[in-house]
Amino acid sequence: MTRDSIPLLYSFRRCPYAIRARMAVWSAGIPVQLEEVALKDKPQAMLELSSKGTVPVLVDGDAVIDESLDVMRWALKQNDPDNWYADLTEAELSKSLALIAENDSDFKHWLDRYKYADRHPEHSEEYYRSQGEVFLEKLEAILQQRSYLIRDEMTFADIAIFPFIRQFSMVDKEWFEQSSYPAVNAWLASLLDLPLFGRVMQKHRGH
Ligand SMILES: N[C@@H](CCC(=O)N[C@@H](CS)C(=O)NCC(=O)O)C(=O)O
Repeated sequence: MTRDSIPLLYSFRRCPYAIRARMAVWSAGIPVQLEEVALKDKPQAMLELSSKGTVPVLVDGDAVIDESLDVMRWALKQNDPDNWYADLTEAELSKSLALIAENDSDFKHWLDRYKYADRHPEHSEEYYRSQGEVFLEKLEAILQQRSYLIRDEMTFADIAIFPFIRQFSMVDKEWFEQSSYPAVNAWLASLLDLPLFGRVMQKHRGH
């Protein structure tokens, strides 16, 4: 497909879904025009392209991609310089997708309640945290065995999941750092240290 113009990426800086998408797009080195969206006042043009009203949304010619994992795949299929995706075996890929699915469903559910426990007074903050810990325990067990979730090197699943663990860690940093998840802490620190992460979090865009 020929490209008439630079793809457009609707994004929100702190959104974990948008972060995972930007990580993949930036890693692939694909230039995009980045549009930072105010979630309370989404651009009409974006809503017309995707009625879901969520970010990220990537527009490439006639194609509209409005799921973050699909944006990652779109980018990494074009260029995958760090082998995050292209050479995963089928078993590695299905393991990745299962972990990401658990992250995006159960863990995200409890993360939102832990972050905003005051808006969910039926349970305490500690209760929501302990529900989220089910996933942390699983990650800890994996990361006690190897440096990253699927291999000893970083892959797709690490990039897709860490922005959510980052949010969880930020609710109560002190608790997280002294928790019984040292391997998760080390893993998260190594991802947060990536220059690429710094770049996708810049207030003003630059590859
Ligand atoms: N399944 C979607 C979820 C994206 C999503 O929920 N993004 C949030 C921001 S982090 C959003 O746009 N929410 C709509 C809103 O807050 O109005 C994806 O993976 O792209």
